[in-house]
Amino acid sequence: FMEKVYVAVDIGASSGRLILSKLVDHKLKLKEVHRFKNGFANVQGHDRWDIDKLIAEILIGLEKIKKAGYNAVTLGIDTWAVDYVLVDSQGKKLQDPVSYRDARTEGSIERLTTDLPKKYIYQKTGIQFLDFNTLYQLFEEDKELLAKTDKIMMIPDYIGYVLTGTAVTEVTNASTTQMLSLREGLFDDHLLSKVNVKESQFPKLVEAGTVLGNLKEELKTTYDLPETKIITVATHDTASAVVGTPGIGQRWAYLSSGTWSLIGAELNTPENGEQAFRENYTNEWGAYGTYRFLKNIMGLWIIQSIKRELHDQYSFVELANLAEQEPPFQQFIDVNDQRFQNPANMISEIQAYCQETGQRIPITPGQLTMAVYSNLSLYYANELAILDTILNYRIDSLNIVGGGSNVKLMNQLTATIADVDVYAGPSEATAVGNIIVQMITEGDILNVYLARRIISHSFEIKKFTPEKNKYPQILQKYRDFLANKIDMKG
Ligand code: LFR
Repeated sequence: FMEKVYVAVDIGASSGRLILSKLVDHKLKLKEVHRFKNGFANVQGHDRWDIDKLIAEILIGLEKIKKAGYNAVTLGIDTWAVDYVLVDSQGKKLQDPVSYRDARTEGSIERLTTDLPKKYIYQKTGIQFLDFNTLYQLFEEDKELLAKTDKIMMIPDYIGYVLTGTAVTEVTNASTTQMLSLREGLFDDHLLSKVNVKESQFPKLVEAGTVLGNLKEELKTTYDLPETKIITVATHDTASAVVGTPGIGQRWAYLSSGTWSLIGAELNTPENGEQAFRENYTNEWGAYGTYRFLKNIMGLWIIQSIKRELHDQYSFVELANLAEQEPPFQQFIDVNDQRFQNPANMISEIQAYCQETGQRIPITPGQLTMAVYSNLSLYYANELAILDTILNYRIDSLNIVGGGSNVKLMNQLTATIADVDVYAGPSEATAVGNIIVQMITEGDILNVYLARRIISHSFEIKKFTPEKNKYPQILQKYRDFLANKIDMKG
């Protein structure tokens, strides 16, 4: 009898980890075996990821797993989306990948859409307009470099390629390029030609849940590694997080709360009509033919940045404790304002925003944290109402997963303002979804529906119910605030 062991490699913008998992008595057990920092740094004029280091960390994590006595595992990789590696005909990367937060795509949407209407792109792809989508990054890409490029690989696909020698383009992540056609399910020629790339530059498209291959033998000369079979999971971290959501409630929505807050619903058919276009909702592809109808909200990035600027003097838990001592809603902030995407200093940016809008300026760590948490909650509640109108039904529960699901303060505020039941957890939903797709591929779990029942039983999921009339009119006031801002811009 061989115990089956699954490993999720989950790399986000600020950290990466290897999580080991087993099914024990029909319950998922998780154990973090390795954690490392991630971040971008300015190299050769651009903010770039250190991709070689990330790959080395994966191998170090695998060595630890071997040392712990596991000689054979399967492994899946997920990371953030949209970014890519340019690879030459020898299979070598041409440069370190540029981060989506790099300033090169400022104003790119406008430049690219002068002769190609936004509406046209949206009808084709159903993808929200974010200036960092691969489409705009390629539009700004160095043309000489592109000419030398044999293959364009998305980050997790590139990592899989270095580990196995086999290259694919996994669709959940590929959909975030804003270059896949909803109708054909393939890259759209017209959009590709707009940014001077050819379909043949992308490795072949595959669904989440296909076997990629085994670790390259040569890696074992440098590292002491277990037998490792790599499975292409839902390689976009958000797609894995949605698979890893318990899905509690009749008409549930999810909020994947990490560096970004991704709020939305799982759909079986895309929704790319007029209203979805106007509200800039996306139809990113999910595992098993689903669509992730969602919106990006700036999310914990704001808090991660504040924490860093306070020299990591306080942990997230400490910051939340300090915030709890402050009253909520002391100022309104449009947390999705572009200015918070990559400011030189987040704290001053928030303070300047409050100053310019004539509001109370948060000063202490507790005030700053409360300002961000209460405005994130407002933003979530507002989006849930928008989702209701687009989908034409009332969402009755919100499943919050990811690191942010640990913030009780925000869970409760969101339940109350949005007037929905909030179910919080698992906080490692991304790793869970990564592992679930491996288990389904290996035939250990039948499908996602059953997987979600297993998830509900395996983790402690906390329920938060709305407190009636606690903050009367607050959401309406916030909406008025957001609307006025739009008016001010003309
Ligand atoms: C979350 C995420 C979002 C994506 C953003 C950029 O980690 O993957 O889904 O929009 O990062 O890739």
